[in-house]
Amino acid sequence: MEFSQKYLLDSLNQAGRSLSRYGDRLLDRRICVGVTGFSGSGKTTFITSLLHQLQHFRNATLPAFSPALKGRLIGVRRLPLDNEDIAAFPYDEGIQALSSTPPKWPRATTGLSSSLLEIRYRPAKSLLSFPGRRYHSLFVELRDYPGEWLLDLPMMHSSFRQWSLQCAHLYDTPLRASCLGDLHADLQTLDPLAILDTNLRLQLQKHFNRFLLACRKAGLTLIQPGHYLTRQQPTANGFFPLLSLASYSREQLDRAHPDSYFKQLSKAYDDYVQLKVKPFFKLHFSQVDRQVLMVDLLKALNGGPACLEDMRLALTRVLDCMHYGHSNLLNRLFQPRVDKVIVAASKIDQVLPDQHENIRALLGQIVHEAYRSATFELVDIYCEATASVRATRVSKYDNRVMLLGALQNGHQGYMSHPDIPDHLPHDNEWQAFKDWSLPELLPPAGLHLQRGDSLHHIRLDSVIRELLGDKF
Ligand SMILES: Nc1nc2c(ncn2[C@@H]2O[C@H](COP(=O)(O)OP(=O)(O)OP(=O)(O)O)[C@@H](O)[C@H]2O)c(=O)[nH]1
Ligand SMILES: [Mg+2]
Repeated sequence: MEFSQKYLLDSLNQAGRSLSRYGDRLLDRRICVGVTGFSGSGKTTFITSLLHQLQHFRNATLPAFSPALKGRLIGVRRLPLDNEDIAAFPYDEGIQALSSTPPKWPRATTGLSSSLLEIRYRPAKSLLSFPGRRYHSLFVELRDYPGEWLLDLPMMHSSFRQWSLQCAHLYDTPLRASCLGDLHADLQTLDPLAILDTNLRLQLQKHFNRFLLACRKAGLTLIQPGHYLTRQQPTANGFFPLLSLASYSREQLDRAHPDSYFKQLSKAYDDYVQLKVKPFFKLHFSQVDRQVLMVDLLKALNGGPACLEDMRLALTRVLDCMHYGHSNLLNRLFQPRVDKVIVAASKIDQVLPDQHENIRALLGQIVHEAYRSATFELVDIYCEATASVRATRVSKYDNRVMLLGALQNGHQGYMSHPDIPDHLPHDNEWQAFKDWSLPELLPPAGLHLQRGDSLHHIRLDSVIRELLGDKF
């Protein structure tokens, strides 16, 4: 086929797919769910489990999701993606990992991906139902991405100078200062107006990337730039903050030599925002109607007051730059907006069931504060405490109620934990968390998910209800 003919056909196909996508959106039959959260918060496991629960709804435990409970679901199937810019979500790979011996968790995410589901259901009797139509379809797209990238979003709204000033403030906290080591003084004494030395820049860049990894190891959340965590080698034209900028006026910096540290690093920062952050925001967030925000609250609590505080700050910064507002028919088509956010504390199978409600209350308090400082229009928010895959069960040891789960060495282990407060812990309450170890568990063994075995979860059905319930 002639190149121009093939190009025309491809373009027509693409346009057709876009039109049908927009048509479905206009008819309220299509919804795009962005699954958001910091690195390792449980996004990929959540999507894998949710896709499995819905496709195998007959075996799944979904009492809070009324279309499943009332027998209105007819069938659920995955469809090929109709968006060529985004890779397919590795669902089969995740299911294979969870069903393997020994079982494994889905792999950490390295790029954007998406999955499309068609849910066929019997319409509730209403005047709007088309006569003669036996079923309706709801198309649900779920989007995933590497969590590290989320914290790059606030960088879109800051210049290099503003970002460096924020970093100078942030790096003064003891935990970050200990991760920085000598680099703290090096970045404080580096003259921003001096002509850039390429070797020194590369050396500082290497130290800076090591610092970012050390922050992650220390359990901190607010780590920028996030793409640097997923990249192996520091590049010669990367950037790092200059920590002495508060001593220079804006005019002094504007007049700096084009080859100065300030001007060269500013350029690298602007390039990063243009080439990495904005395209990610556009691809992942621009078409999202609803958002699930996964929060690993237990990990932050386990890390201590500095880690919890850092997570709260990160959450506020990210929520600040999301575009929320009510989605009406017209702006859904032309400028889709998030009209509902479900904030889910993840992995709560790591604590006893009588603590779950407290986790939910604590999450509510954190989210409430983050939203108070974030600028947002009316948006529905719902908090839930969840586990996408329940990896523990309640058992008795020495007459004590404990949790039993498979540790990384494959052996079953009993676990206990301090009481989880339903509020941000006070200074004296932190004492109880000092000796708490939170081991990484293996997923439950012996599952044949390809055959439709049920995958135990905690309150994923409530999340599904909040996410999709009003569309049926
Ligand atoms: N116990 C338990 N652990 C979980 C659960 N979900 C996730 N995990 C653990 O958390 C780790 C990270 O989960 P992912 O789903 O990969 O997290 P993510 O947010 O997609 O991470 P990135 O892709 O790196 O941003 C897993 O490897 C598991 O160790 C859960 O429901 N229960
Ligand atoms: Mg992931």
